[in-house]
Amino acid sequence: MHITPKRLAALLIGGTALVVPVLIADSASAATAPTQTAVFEATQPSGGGGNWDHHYTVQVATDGTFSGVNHITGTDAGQTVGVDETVTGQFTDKNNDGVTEVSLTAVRGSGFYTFQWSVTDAPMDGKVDSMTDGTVTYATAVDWHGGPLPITFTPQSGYTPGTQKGTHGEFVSGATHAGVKGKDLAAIAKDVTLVGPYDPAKVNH
Ligand SMILES: [Ca+2]
Repeated sequence: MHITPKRLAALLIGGTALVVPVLIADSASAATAPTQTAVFEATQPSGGGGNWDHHYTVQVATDGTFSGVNHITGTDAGQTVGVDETVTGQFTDKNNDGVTEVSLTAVRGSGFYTFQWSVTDAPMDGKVDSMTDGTVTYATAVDWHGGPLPITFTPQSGYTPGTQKGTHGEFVSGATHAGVKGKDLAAIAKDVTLVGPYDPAKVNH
């Protein structure tokens, strides 16, 4: 794709504008479901030399589903470029090997090379800015005819699977059964981040 820097800048501004409504929607839904903020990275080799480095920040729900943003930096035709995307996906470990896999779809408002790409069950065992560490997964991209799209993902941090399977009600009920009363119980009831089985260590005093 031939593109001038000026044209690219215009496309990226357009892409950024498209991101805003999605972020507003996310913050609204976050009020109704407990989420954790997770970050992770991915690496793609660039046809223009070096790697394209992906930087993800996502809000993860109790079941591992997430939505958020990805900012890519890399080299294209000798210049450093930035690409912004909105992403939705899920962290899973369906094969129970202790390595989290990620499935995600990224929407690229700028249309730079593609408007949308995705991966399914990509192991998160790579390292930042490296194509030689971790499992290589191949992405698919809409209207892309430039050959295979290898990508590696780093482990995510910030989301702990299993810790939020329960509800806030479960935590409060558990505290009651454990004999917590009065203002201590009221403080727990007010803190909706406390979910799942009652655990005194999670309560801030
Ligand atoms: Ca796994």
